[in-house]
Amino acid sequence: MKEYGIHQIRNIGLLSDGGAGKTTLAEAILFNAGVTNRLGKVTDGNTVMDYDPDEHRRGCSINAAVASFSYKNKKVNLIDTPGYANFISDTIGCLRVIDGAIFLVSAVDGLKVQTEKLWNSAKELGIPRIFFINEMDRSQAELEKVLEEIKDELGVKPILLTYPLGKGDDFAGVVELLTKKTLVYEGEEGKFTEVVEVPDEVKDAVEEAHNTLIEDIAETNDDLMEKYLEGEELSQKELMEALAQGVKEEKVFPVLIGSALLNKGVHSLMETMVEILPSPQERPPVKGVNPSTGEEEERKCSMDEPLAALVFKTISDPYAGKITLFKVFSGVLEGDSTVYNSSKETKERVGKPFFMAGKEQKPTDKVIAGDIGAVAKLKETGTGDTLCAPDAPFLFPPIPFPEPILSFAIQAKSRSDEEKISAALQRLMEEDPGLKVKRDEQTKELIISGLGQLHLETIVERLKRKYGVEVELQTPKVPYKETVKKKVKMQGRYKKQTGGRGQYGDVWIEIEPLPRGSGFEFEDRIVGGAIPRQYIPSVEKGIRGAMQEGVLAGYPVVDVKVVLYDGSFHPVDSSDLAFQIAGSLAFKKAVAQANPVLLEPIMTLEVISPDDCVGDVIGDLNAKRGKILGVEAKGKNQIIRAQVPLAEILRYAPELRSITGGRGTYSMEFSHYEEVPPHLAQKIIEKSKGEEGEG
Ligand SMILES: Nc1nc2c(ncn2[C@@H]2O[C@H](COP(=O)(O)OP(=O)(O)OP(=O)(O)O)[C@@H](O)[C@H]2O)c(=O)[nH]1
Ligand SMILES: [Mg+2]
Repeated sequence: MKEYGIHQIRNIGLLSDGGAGKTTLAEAILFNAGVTNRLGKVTDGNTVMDYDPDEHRRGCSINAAVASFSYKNKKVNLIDTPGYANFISDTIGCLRVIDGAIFLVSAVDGLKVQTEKLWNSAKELGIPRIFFINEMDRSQAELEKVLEEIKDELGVKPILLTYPLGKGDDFAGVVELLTKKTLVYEGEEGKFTEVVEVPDEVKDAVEEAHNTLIEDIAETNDDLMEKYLEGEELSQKELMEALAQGVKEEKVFPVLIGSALLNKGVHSLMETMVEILPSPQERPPVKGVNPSTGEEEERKCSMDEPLAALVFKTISDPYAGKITLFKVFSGVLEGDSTVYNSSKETKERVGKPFFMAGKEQKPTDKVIAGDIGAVAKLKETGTGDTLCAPDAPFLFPPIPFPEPILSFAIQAKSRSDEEKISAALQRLMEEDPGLKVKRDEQTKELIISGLGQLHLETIVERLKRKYGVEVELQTPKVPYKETVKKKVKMQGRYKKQTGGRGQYGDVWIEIEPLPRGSGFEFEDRIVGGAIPRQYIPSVEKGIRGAMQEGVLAGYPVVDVKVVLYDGSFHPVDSSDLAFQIAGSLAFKKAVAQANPVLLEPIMTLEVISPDDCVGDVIGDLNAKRGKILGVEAKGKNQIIRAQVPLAEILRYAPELRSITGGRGTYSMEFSHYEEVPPHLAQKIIEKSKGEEGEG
């Protein structure tokens, strides 16, 4: 690949909810730029960006993919991101490295929840953004309606840069509104001819839209406005410059239209994106900290600054090894050099970097400031890490990857695979920041957590395909706990004195309930040597041991205070062990009499639901013993906040999907423990007795 200066680089992300046509659009762009010589289709599983077999099977993007190519004397790094919430982690990483975004909206389906969420994230990061309204070839396309939605729901004024010639089967091409250049397409591969005259049937509409456009652009710039009001002709060049400036300052939001599938209107989009989306040099300096001083520092996008690069994605392949994708924000990443990973506080040896085009790799000697590249086989580096010059340490703020919402217990189908699971999951976690794995100390299960049912099903497929491990997912056990509701005094006495040296320990304790979430407290109130000092920790140890398995259903006991206030000992037979047993006995007996109850985890749930489903969502949450904390309008959605027992929402993802027709999303986090209602507690206790019997 030819060498480009920073000002010629464009890092452009395609963003939207799932299914709006990002991968299809990327395919058309790569074809038009001459990177490929055929137009692949998502439905045929032969696109550049969706190269993973899992993506072919599901017909949607699971991973972000980068394609670097030359176009109009610019170097474009085009990033295709996944849109569905299940696979959104990669997208969150990509948001940190793009300098401009194309938001896709289907002319048929309109704005969707995820698009709105991504829009807000991009806005927070100050990323200049434009729209591509896709699927104009479908008969239900409604451009005006989508423009209204953009106005109402995103609160911005869209300005139309291309105007459609027909729609549905009659969608023939576009008029570029600034120049009134008319492109008419033939066939399915995006061949077009430029016609001299704007067709009669749209002439008036185009004239009006053209004038609106000029006025909208003039409004962004005082000098232009003055000229415009004085009736002076504004040149193409000054209009384009003002437009680019307005986009960079997030004052205007241009809209282009077309059909990604039929490659219509895509040329105009390409010319526009490289003209009006900024180069990395035009973006503000990035902020981070100097890890050795803790002071905030900045890095400008310049080759003269020290190296600072952010790892936004990792690909982990059992054969090819690990590939690390990064953006250099400042300085130069040289091949065959040593860099400092300030996140892991270690040096890394970097081999030969390369640029990506889907799964293809194009080697390069270096990656300069502003550019996106990749390198293979780094040892310690993971997604979100900062790579920097060893003598100028710098640390980027962490990437806010989404928290997992759904968990399963995972088990190998065959015993011999059990050992392999953990190692394979470790590798999958490297490339998937939305996947979390942990061993539940209480239930002893290996738990995987992810962003939804589809996400975790994909993990199961990957374990099999990439690592040869077949697993089963099961509903995880709820980590119930037990506690007491009454104060009780109790003696625990352990005595074994039959010839030779015996065992003797004797304690009096009082147990009492503590507020929720306090855990355990132990107080020693022994006076006058009723129990020798050295045996007091033994008593506590015995009690802590007994707390691991409560008397009701064997769950850990929490939120109790134990006061040790009296006891007796034997000068010969007393021992550490004897006092441990005495403590344990006293505790178990005391708990049994102190009105023991089961506790269950309560989650705080935030559901985003379309207006028309709110009643059903709330009804369902009520049926799940949920307490509604509040409902708040947000665009055409409502945010419902509620507290719901975990036991009721272990399978919430598919349930919400069916209630809202796939339009609802949710997040949840642990809130606190609460007493299980008696009729349910009885069932849980009976079930645990049953399991004990089996075991
Ligand atoms: N009719 C029509 N169909 C389209 C168009 N663009 C995309 N599609 C179809 O819509 C479906 C989804 O397209 P994708 O390109 O996979 O959408 P995406 O935005 O990449 O979706 P995710 O990767 O899941 O986020 C595919 O079946 C495409 O063939 C279009 O302009 N017109
Ligand atoms: Mg896609």
